[in-house]
Amino acid sequence: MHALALLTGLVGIANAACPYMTGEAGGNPHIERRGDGDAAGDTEDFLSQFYLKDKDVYLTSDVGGPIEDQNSLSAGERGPTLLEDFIFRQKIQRFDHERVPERAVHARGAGAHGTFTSYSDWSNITAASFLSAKGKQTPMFTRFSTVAGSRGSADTARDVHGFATRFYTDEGNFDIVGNNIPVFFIQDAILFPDLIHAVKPRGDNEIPQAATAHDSAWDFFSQQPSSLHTLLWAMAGHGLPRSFRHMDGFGVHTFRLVTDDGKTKLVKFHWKGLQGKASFVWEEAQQVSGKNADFMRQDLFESIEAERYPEWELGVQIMEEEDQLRFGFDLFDPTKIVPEELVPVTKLGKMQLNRNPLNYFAETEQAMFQPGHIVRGVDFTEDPLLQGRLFSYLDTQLNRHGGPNFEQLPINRPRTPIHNNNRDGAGQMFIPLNPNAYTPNTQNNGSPKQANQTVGKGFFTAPNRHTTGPLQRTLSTSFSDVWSQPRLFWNSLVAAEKQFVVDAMRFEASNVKSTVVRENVIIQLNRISNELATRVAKAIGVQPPKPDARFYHSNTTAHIGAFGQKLSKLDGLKVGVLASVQNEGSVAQGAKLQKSLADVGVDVVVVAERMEDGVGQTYSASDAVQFDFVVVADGAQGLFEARSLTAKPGKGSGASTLYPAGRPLEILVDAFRFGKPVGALGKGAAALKAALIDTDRKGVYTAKTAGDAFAKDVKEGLKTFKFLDRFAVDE
Ligand code: HDD
Repeated sequence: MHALALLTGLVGIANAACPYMTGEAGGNPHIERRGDGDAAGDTEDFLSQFYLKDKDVYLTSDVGGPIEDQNSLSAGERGPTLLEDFIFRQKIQRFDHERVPERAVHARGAGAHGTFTSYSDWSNITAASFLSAKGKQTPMFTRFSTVAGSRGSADTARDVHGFATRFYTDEGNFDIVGNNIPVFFIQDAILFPDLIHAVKPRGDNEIPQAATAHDSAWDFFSQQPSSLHTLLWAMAGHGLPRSFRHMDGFGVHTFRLVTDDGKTKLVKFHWKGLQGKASFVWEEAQQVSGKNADFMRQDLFESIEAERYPEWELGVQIMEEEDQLRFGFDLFDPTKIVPEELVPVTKLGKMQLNRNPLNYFAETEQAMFQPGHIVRGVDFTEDPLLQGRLFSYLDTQLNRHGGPNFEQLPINRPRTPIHNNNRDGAGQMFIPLNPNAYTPNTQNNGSPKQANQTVGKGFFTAPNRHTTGPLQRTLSTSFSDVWSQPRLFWNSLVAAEKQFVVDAMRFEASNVKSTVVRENVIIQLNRISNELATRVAKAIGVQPPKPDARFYHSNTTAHIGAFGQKLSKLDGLKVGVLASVQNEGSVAQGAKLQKSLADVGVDVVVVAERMEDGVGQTYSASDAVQFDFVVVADGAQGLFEARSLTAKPGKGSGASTLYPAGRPLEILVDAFRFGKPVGALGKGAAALKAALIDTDRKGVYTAKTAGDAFAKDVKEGLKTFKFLDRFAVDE
């Protein structure tokens, strides 16, 4: 059994439970599948047939023989290593080849398994089988990501965020490879290399990492105004989500849904989070990047481990073929949203992410999504960005995997049997038994047979799609207005989020060294809004422009910003109780508060000078960015005196050598200035005073004890999440 353990991946496909094998070939009784003797077939989880548990077994080489591998084989006690040492060679060789090319974009990310449940039978709009019945469940894998940073970059870079979802449907895999922003920078895929070269680090010194605050990015944005709409979303809260759980997702392009009898609807896909939307502010995000580069992946992982499963509803805006140009823009232009006032979102079902990957590389890193993975009942549109993506994702997987058999990797395999005449290539995992790999054939009874709209439940291209026209290299004139929608977005933001956009642009553009680029930025911003352009211009040394009224309108749309809406769930949010071990009873307030917050899934972490019973972490390892709400415990106020920042550590000074000077006060002040709810219990209120925080400000809560009344305040504060009056807005 031990010798076979490493072969699990291969032999798994020959088991009776495996859907890839049909007929008598399945279920080879001579092959044991798992290292620990568990029957993989016991679990419904498809991937478990590939698990290697390595429990109570001897180490083996890759070809199965038991070995020891802690010393290399040498000629004599002090002699050189021998070439014949296959154990050494194999171990080092495998190590040397551990990495595959990281994703060209979206390299940094985290994934989770989940389930999709359909709300109804949607056969009136699509033949897609996963939407064919109320309550029908489909396994899923979802990967969230940032775009520009490399695989080791910080999670909280300001960026568009990837939202790639895969449905392992009973008619094959369907991927919606979307983002947390509903529009894209460019309209034609041929510009993608230009966009990415501009936002990625410079070619000479590879600076800056995971950031767009540099000349080339803003040079591109200001020369390619189709990017303005997405840019505005990225500069607003959407570029800095509080976690993957707190962002929505969008399919971006318009797709087609097709019914069994070939009728089509145009749709935009939406993933609406049931947690609610929440975002960081820039100062906070920058701190998180330095203090915990894994913030987002940790949040997702820990929430799922704690069984606080994040959920999103899949919705569609449903439109008719005749609507293609009806709204004053082209539905095939990916830089446009369809305002929900024009077409509301119909909720089709719900995704719950409820299981963490067990191996990051095998599952998350090897997940290879493609917009081209569609199923019967879904079809593409003529959107030139989508059309180009259909090539790029397939191509990039060849590069990452090194061969064409990447769909056979466990995480990429469909849950349906594979039957075709594709053969060979690096890493072929099947043993095809049909020697007549061609169609038409008589030698294999014509199998595999052709499936189409009428037989075999085959994929079919929407029958009413048609196109004509001369060959041309031009952008459609219906794509030319690229300023109205950025203005719609700007008009629709609350004042504080407008200020965040201005601040973000001031930050980014002030890092741009070229005066010409900075001037171009202002020219473009002025086509969106003179107010925006003027506010940014003032800070980056460019003459404020005169209004260009040709471009302006006063339309707005609802719920477009990332700030200003209450959270619907508090799951996994963290309250920091700042306590002191010097004062008995202050630590215990954390446990009391935890009790009254358990029903809403909020975690309370007690912070004190050193670890002891009831203390979750020390001040030396704590910062405001770790908490969504900060409370000073009764009895801890001595640590918060203003002089603790500069005084010499010693009795009565409030300073300590156990943590950086003034850390408790810094946590409280930072929490307040990052817009978080803060509070104090009993005499702890003195800390608020020391931090110059007025108790009559919104989101500042005081109480005698951590009783139910205080817990209610904490819940309310967390729901608001960010108190926007903390952020001054330009006069
Ligand atoms: Fe892309 C990855 C989303 C345009 C080429 N893209 C990638 C991922 C997401 C998106 C979420 C990561 C998937 C994962 O988690 O593995 N991309 C988008 C969206 C776009 C978009 C929403 C516009 C609507 N992408 C786009 C264009 C091209 C690419 C126009 C090329 C012409 N994208 C790629 C890629 C990547 C990728 C280079 C890198 C890794 C991968 O595909 O699998 O092929």
